[in-house]
Amino acid sequence: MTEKSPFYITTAISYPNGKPHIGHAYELIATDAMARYERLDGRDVFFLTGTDEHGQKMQQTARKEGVTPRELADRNSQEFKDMAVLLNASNDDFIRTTEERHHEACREIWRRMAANGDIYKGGYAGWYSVRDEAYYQEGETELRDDGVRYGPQGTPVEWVEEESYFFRLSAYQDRLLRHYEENPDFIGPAERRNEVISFVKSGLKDLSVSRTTFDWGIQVPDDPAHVMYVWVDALTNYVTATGYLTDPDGPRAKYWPANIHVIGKDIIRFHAVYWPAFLMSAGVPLPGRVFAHGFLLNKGEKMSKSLGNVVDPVNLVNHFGLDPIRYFFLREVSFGQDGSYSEEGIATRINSDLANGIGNLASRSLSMIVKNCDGKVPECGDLAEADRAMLASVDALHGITREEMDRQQIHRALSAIIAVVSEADRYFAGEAPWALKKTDPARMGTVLYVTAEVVRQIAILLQPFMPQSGARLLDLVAAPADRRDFAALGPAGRLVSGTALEAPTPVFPRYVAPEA
Ligand code: ME8
Repeated sequence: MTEKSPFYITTAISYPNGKPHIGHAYELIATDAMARYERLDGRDVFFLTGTDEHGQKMQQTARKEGVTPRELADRNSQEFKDMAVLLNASNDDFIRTTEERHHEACREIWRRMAANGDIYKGGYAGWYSVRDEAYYQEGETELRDDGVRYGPQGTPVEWVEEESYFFRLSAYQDRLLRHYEENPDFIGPAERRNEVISFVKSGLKDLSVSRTTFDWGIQVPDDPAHVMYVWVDALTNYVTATGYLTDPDGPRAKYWPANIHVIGKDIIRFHAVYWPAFLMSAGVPLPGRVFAHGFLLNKGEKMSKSLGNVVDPVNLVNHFGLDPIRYFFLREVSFGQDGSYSEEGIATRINSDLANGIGNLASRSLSMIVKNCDGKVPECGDLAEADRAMLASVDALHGITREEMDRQQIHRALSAIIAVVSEADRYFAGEAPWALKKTDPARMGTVLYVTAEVVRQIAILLQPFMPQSGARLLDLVAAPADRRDFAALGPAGRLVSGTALEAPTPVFPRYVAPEA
């Protein structure tokens, strides 16, 4: 056996200044699907998510709510943990930036950047968005009619003037551009890559990396009047969890550098500019890829508390069921682009692809086996051209989905799977096994065998996206527990004739909207 190669994947760590919303759920579901795909494909996966608990935004929200930042973080971090359980996320760890292991890693990365001569003391005077926890150049801001100045993400900015440490970001401009050039896959999708390259080409200024006007953060080594800029602290979480800096001989150090950071498009600059510069400075290898997904819009509109259209993932899951919701977001939204959702859209997808699609195919074919073949997987007789073509299509799916997942095209991987379900529907209808029952029972057996084999492979491949439903479909074809990963795909794992099957129960019920 060859050693499994490590694969490290992360989500952004969320601000626990409120409860998680559907955007957070979306990112976690998508990253989970990628992590599960790699695990099933034989990789040694480490999947990390967590919460980003320091900074001015947390401190301000806590003050408004009359609690300490620590209390706010404890309360909402638990909500994020609960959401991960609700969504059946397979994360191997959940990091909180208030943990001691993280403070230790941040001090270490700071010391290394300082030792490399990249940190100096100065004074910052400029614009800051607390909501984005971001510094902006005056030219990136705009004074609107309401008398408020806004940053490029549409959040208000305030003038900040204080003593601060700086990171020599300007010194990394050329090295960053060279890195993007030499590693064309470092940033995805292409729109984001272009955006980052033009931002860096427009000129990088040194970055203020500490704050002195509040104290909710990680103290700068040897200068306790300063806390680290929250993004220095936040980005470091990805290394912290591996122990690469603090426990280099530990069991997780092998996972660094991360294969991929999955984030939303609003935080690409931090991940694709600041983060690689910090790592270069600290002499730490860079992650392989930063992939930015789009934003979720409610019926085409941005979600906001003032519009009252913020959807609680818990309600959505309770209403539609977990796997249908996972499927909907992963199939409906082109990963990397913005996506819109609505109750009607979710219902339509669930019914067409799941209930009428794979669910129907499985129940029709398997119940015929149970009724007409003694409840056992029938013999597979000589294959006709149509059978061969059907099996070839399903056998090709591993390769096709593998390619799509390598480019984070989750929606395309799913659409390839569903296309084979449709093909199997046509095959089944065309071969009409019910009509063969009297005329040619052996041929009927072969058609049912081929259809059940399609169901088996589809079920294996659906597991990353719909873990519980994939497993239930595999139960229906009596797939042994150790033949459920991708090694069991293709001809090597074919259904064994004579295996006893139970009468199928529906895996994907039709969604019927409750009466108004
Ligand atoms: O940015 N649709 O935290 P966060 C899709 N703490 N994704 C969305 C979204 C939406 N409507 N709204 C937010 C932070 N997201 C930092 C990250 S990482 C070292 C620090 C995504 O709670 C967003 O793009 O504001 C980000 O990837 C994640 O949710 C957490 O956002």
